[in-house]
Amino acid sequence: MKDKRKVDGNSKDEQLEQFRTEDQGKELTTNQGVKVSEDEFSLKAGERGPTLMEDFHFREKMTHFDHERIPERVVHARGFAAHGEFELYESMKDYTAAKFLQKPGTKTPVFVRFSTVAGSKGSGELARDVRGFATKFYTEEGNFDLVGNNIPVFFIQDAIKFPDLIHAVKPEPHNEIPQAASAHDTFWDFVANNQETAHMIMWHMSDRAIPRSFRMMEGFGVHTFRFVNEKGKGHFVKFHWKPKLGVHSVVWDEAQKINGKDPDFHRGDLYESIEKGNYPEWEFGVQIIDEEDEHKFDFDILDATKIWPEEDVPVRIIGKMTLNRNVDNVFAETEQAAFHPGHVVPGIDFTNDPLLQGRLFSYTDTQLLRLGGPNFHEIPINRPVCPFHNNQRDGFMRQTINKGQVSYHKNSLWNNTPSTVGPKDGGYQHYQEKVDGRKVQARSESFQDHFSQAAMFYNSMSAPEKKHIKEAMSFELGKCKSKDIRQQVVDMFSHVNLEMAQEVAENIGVTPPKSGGSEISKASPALSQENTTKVPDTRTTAVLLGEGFNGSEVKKIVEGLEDKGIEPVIISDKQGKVKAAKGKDMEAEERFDTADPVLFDSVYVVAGVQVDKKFRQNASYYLQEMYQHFKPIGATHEGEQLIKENEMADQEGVITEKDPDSFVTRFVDAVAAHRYWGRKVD
Ligand code: HDD
Repeated sequence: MKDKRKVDGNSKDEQLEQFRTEDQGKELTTNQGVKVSEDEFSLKAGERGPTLMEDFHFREKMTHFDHERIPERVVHARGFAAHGEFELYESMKDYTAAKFLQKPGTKTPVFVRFSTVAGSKGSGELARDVRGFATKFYTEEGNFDLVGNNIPVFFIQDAIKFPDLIHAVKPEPHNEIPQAASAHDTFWDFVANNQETAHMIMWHMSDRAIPRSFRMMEGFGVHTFRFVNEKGKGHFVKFHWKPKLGVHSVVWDEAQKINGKDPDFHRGDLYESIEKGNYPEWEFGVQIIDEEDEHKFDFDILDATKIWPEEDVPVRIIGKMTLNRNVDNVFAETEQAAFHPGHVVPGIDFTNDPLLQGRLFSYTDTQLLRLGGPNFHEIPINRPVCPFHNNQRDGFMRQTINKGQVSYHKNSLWNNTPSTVGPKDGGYQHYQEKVDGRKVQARSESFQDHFSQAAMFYNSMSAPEKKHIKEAMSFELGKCKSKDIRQQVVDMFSHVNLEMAQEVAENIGVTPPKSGGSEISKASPALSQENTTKVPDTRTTAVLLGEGFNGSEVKKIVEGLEDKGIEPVIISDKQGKVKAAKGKDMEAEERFDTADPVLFDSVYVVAGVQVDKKFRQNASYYLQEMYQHFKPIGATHEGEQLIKENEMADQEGVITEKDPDSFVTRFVDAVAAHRYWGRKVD
């Protein structure tokens, strides 16, 4: 058998290959391998008689079907995953003994699952919510799971409060409303009564909670972990994923509409990108703090409601992750994947962050229920790529056939094997941190400042981002029936920013707080999406094309956009051929009603000399929606007339051009810019 420790090609892929099966072209059998002759009619006593129990194929087929569902994840139920690889740029040898972080160029297979938190498995993907960003590294020393989010802080500081937080955000128990939404009384009641949520709420109300794509989100390990090097020296570390495409979001009105038009928008986007070979990439960064500096900050570095501002502790980019393969089967791989922040490898250890400590219990516990027993590590997606041997035995669905007499330690029959291994030979050794304290149920004084970083976050936002936060809060609180809760929340957030709290209060019909405000003037420019990478790659354009268009020029433009990485989709009133006035006809992939403006990043309207009133109405709807959502708009030929009719000609991000080449140049820049916030909208 091949040594699975070798990471050539992709060792996880090779391992999974043993479990894949092809059914196409095969004969139908029962699970016992018996060929089946009839799969349409159950066995009956006479053509019109009762079904007979002895029809074993019927019984097996039905029983399997009846048992096809497993409990959904209690949080992060709605998710989507892909395979890929991680490549190291820079050795972390000085900081960690982790083998996959030693030699530049080392490649490690990964499996990444993105998710929303609150909604059920079938909920819309554009909920205003945190996104899970869980990565399983299949290293040669075992699995390392980085079970993070797209927001670098968390709602609570101690894991004991997690069930309360989740009970509050999930649909309310008496009527199971609302689905996949935090805009309801119990969530905001929890917020007002648990003020450690303040910082996370600022992120949750920001554009980060409505990402444009999984491919355009940052990821964070959130907790402070520990790197431990070969000599046993420790450093505090935080982990970051930085998307090559930048961090981008949609607007709230758009998000809500996408949920209706295409509730699979995010998974579709990831799936299609990978299928097309546009492999999403993230760079991997670490922030490192020396142990000696643990107490040098004006916050506690073990508090998961705090970030380490990048300007103070730079993010060192040490590698890159590429997602390059979709799963073969969503249930077998994505649904059965079991992530766990306690899955670490030698050289990576925990800290005393009380949120992290509690997570270490919860994740195994939940898999026992969800995946039905203690053998979930044997499910192909969860197996490490290195061998594993121990004395754990039996249990539901055990697959490994452990040979021999011995299943205990210590023993003499097998010379004490499987044997323990010292740290020099790769045995995991827990970091020998000195701990001294009384057993208390309390929280450190150093965890008590809940508002400074919340204020810093708000200070770091651009004007449009601040506006979105106020709108989001007004929306969410506006959905709370209890006026008392609305009041409590604005009073609480007056400690973050008085003007913000007052404006929200005005919107939601409660008394604007008179005092409050924050003395914090610090800002962290890295937090604003205004400062992110802006490129046109993989952005979509709805091309509105009607009969009688200029075939040669439009073809040139469409190809010009494709050359720059943009993905144009031709839309017309009918699918199929659209006749050109001169040059070649083109094919419409979508009709106005099968597509929708909210599903595209930009619009390019061409129209044509023969378009009718209905076409103009549809095109105007597309233009208006795009305009209201601040998206780039382009027009050439007869399309320019539609821009005039819609009174958009002088607005920013609206490109009209006679010359095809300069149209392409200007429109590509506009698409890269993502949104035009300066537009006047109603
Ligand atoms: Fe959690 C799932 C991320 C706190 C308990 N969590 C889960 C997933 C992600 C996170 C991404 C989905 C994994 C997947 O795709 O299968 N969770 C976080 C982050 C946290 C966090 C970044 C704070 C920093 N979680 C947290 C706490 C607890 C849990 C404090 C409980 C004490 N989380 C769970 C869970 C889940 C889970 C109940 C549900 C399904 C699962 O574990 O496998 O155990």
